[in-house]
Amino acid sequence: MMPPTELLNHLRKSVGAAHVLTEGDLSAYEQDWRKREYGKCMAVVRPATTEEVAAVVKACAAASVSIVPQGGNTGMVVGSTPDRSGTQVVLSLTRMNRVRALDAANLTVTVDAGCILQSIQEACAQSGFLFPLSMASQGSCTLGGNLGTNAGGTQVVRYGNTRELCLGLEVVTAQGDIWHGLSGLRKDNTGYDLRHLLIGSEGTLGVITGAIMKLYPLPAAQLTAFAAVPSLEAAVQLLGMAHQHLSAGLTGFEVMGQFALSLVIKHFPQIRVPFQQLSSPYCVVLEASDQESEVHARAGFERLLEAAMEQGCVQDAVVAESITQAQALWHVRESIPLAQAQEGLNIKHDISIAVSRIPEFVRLTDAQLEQAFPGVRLVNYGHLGDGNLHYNVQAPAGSDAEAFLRNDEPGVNAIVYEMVDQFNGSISAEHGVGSLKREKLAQHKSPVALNMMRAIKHALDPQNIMNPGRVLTL
Ligand code: FAD
Ligand code: 2HG
Ligand code: ZN
Repeated sequence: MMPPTELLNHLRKSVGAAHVLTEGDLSAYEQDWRKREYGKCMAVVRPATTEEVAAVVKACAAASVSIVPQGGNTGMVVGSTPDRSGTQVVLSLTRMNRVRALDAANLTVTVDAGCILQSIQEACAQSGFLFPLSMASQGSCTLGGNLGTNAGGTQVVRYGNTRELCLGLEVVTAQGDIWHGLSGLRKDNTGYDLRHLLIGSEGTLGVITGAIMKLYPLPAAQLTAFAAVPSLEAAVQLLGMAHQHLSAGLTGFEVMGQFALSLVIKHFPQIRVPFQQLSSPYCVVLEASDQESEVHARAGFERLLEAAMEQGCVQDAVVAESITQAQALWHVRESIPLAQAQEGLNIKHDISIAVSRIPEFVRLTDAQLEQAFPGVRLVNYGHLGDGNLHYNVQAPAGSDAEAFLRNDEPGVNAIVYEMVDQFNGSISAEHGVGSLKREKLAQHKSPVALNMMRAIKHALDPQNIMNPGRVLTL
């Protein structure tokens, strides 16, 4: 086995000494976004090319040193930061940030895995195409992280998760070999689909270095509405009506509970939150895209909202008159995670339930939590169009959040995840498993499925050097 100093020298030769960080403030790489864990790594290594990634992985494999792939480090489940041993290498992909090619006829874009999501969207828009993957972290998350977690976001109702947008990958395996899988084919039934194994594997099977992604024509118009609804049942009814009226034109449907909105008002008073005077229990952000014209889009949207008001599932609604207004409405929704972080440490549940059963789930689970943990504050919001709630729990007002998490997180999780099981839901809709939910996965996924997952991990990474301790207990 190679001693650490020899490995570090090898890594410096592979990527350049300036890109092997061992000293100074490495907290941006060592602490997770939610401040749930603070790790300590042997080094942060920042390769610039796929060949350099392969050289780093080969050297680490020879030294039996484990690797933590990292993009923007915005993940929610403690998956991209090192453990506390001081022996792991953080492999940061952020220097690999080139848009490699855009094929207008094939409707695809090929990018390095370290590209920031927003810069991909902007580069594609400049060429007249829509890259639809969108989320509040898009200014700092990378495509590699999006693929690693199979991220969802706010456009899934129309365009699917990251997986649905990916037509091929370039990957460095756990042995340091390069798999060139950037085919860009829409049809390819030649055996096991390795791309789909790697997507959502959270860095445990290999390092994604490049990807070829689907594009769409830019819509002629995009409209955003903000609606106050009298109940979660009404929000689900509105979603059904939106599907009926807008069909594939429905591109976003987000729900926000009153307490979640009150945190935005409290921590970002400069943000204008509509309909505060109505004290509606929930508000909804809807987005419609149209290939014809803004007039056409507006007419469809207005018909929908009028019908919804007649049926009583919307109390009041506003439709943005300009892009700036639309961005302001989205900004309300997208500020919730930041407002929640300002409020203090919290327990997150990123869950999936059949849309039709969400109101019943929330009613029953709210009641159980309020009984078991009096004063607990429920921050409930998320991607209702996809049946994905961020059913988060904040410590009672004025209490010590750290102590609440230490003492009560297991009890809170037990109630929520037991209910998720009863409703045939999933304990991770879009954020992944990381280390925060690894034990939960072992309890909530079938033993048969877990054994197949372990077999895949053993086959592709027999040394267990790729992000060990994430997703699976081996
Ligand atoms: P990281 O956090 O660096 O890594 C995430 C995981 O992917 C880790 O397991 C890591 O090892 C692995 N990984 C990273 N790069 C690679 C690679 N090149 N090859 C292999 N594995 C890799 N998520 C959603 O799904 N939907 C949302 O709407 C959403 N909104 C968010 C809003 C905010 C404000 C924040 C802070 C986060 C949000 N997230 C959301 C979570 C997070 O942004 C996403 O999971 C994102 O995809 C992570 O990208 P990243 O580059 O930051 O990855
Ligand atoms: C979102 O949809 C993100 O805003 C973050 O997935 C969710 O903070 C959360 O719980
Ligand atoms: Zn989300």
